[in-house]
Amino acid sequence: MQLDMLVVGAGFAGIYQLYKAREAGMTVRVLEAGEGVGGTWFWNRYPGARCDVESLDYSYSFCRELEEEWEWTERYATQSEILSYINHVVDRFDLRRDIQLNTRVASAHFDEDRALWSVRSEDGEHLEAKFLVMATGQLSVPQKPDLHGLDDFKGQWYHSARWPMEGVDFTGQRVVLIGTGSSGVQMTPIIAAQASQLTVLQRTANFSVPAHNVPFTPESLKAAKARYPERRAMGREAITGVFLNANTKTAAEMTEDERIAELEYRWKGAGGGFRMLRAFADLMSNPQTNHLVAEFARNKIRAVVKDPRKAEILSPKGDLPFGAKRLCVDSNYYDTFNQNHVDIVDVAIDPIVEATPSGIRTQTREFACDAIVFATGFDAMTGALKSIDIRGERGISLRDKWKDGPTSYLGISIAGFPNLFVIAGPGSPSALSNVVHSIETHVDWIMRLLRTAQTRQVRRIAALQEAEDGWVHRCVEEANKTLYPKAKSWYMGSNIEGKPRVFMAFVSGVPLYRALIEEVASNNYQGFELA
Ligand code: FAD
Ligand code: N01
Repeated sequence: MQLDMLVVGAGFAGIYQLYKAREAGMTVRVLEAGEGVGGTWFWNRYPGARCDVESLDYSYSFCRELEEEWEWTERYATQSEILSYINHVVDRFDLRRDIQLNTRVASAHFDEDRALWSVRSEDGEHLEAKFLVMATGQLSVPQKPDLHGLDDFKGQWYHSARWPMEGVDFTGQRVVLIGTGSSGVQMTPIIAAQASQLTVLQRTANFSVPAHNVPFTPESLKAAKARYPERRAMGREAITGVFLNANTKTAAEMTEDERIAELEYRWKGAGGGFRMLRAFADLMSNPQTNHLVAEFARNKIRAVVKDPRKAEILSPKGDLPFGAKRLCVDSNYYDTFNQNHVDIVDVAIDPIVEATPSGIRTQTREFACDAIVFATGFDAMTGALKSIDIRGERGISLRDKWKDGPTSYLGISIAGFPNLFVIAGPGSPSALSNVVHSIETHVDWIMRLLRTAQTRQVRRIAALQEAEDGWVHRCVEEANKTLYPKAKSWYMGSNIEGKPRVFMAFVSGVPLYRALIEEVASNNYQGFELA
């Protein structure tokens, strides 16, 4: 079958891409590996899963009526509510008929003579399309540690991103949880409430800030919706694509009292969450300012966690800049460790050795348990793309091209891979932003390019190698002005053994990024060859 466009992935990105391409009169099909739509929100069903960008922002902005009719029940919606929202969007815009579920794409090869992408699923189905859009997600390939002995473990084990549909009841069980990123931090309080014993194995302490999640009342939701267009407009102009009331002053421009007041205001009031990251204009570029905020956060941990041993383990070390690993946003995470049946173990100093039939063994101890929970994250940004055999011009393979790290032009197009576009992938603000906002920006931009191509009867849209080199250089330069590369994070590929260490996002914010891609469009798609 030959189509105008094939889209891989039915998360926020693939769904919006389908909507826009169909609106433009194209024939489109979305191929999705999962049994349902929703991407991240289909797969990550672990207890406590919810967004950390407020739902009023972490949602589509393309349809005013949709914004008006959908009723979020909490500031930060749960996984199931977000999944219901996505399903509502799919039905409301009659998108389901073009989404093919249970179909994992195994290969995509570019046929140069016919300027077509030839795509095969793992089941051998073959489809062709003029344009291929990879909406495969930044965080869609889970990482299970290669744990010796896991097959012999007599209990059950789970991964946060492959949680059973029917849920898991840990009542009365001894649970070992591995990983203290956002997933581990969200599930700790919920599992602790059920389990008879919860032992959290932590390799690196990350910073976590209080969410101050609250339910909407009919009045508060109505008031928020009354200001929706203004809210979206402010989000567009904010560095992360969401308005966080950024302080425009550097720490040095404030007195000691003003600095403390600013931090307290962001920690306690003002909605909490990512607002902490906007406490000072130089927070992510000036080590002194960053240290000030890190120390403030460590003091908060020490104030909440009563046992000094636990508090020490939970406090991030001095070599981790605040916010350089994705900040966690929690509800009662630190307080959970005040319960006697909840413990934290530093596996950086006492490394995990193996799973045994009855639990987990570290170098010096054994933790008997009924269940092991992996909250060990993802092969982020590149994992999904590299797991497909993608071949461009002259048979060049994306896996080979990206062996030293991902490269792209504008984070959208890859030299050597004509007519292929990536949504919210490496080289774009992507994971450093409100991802739904970034997705809409990308899809809208791609559709404008395709309309131009159609008008000019262009069959082949290809990023030029020199344009890609320039973009990669710019991304590295921008990242090096910040503290982000100082952390061992999934942004850097440091969480996967053997993965190249490259900062994978465009760090300088959504407004600048949008201005740069707009400039390219208005300069007759400079850096692209439209043939
Ligand atoms: P995804 O939602 O990851 O969808 C990609 C889809 O592609 C998946 O369904 C996958 O099955 C499919 N796919 C991949 N490879 C193939 C293949 N070979 N063949 C067929 N199908 C394939 N971001 C925020 O901005 N704010 C948040 O609050 C936030 N919370 C998050 C919470 C969790 C638990 C996680 C894991 C991530 C969160 N993120 C958040 C990031 C989140 O991934 C994005 O916001 C967004 O959901 C990504 O949408 P997407 O469509 O690009 O990718
Ligand atoms: O994964 P992570 P995540 N032995 O990579 C540890 C989004 N998200 O699923 O830091 C022992 O952050 C690893 O240790 P270390 C969000 O963008 C958002 O939690 O590598 N430990 C780390 O502690 C987030 O950033 C929400 O030393 C091992 C943890 O596992 C991204 O998804 C919720 C190990 C992994 O943390 C990923 O989050 C959830 C090993 N072998 C996710 N391997 C929201 O709140 C790994 N670890 C919206």
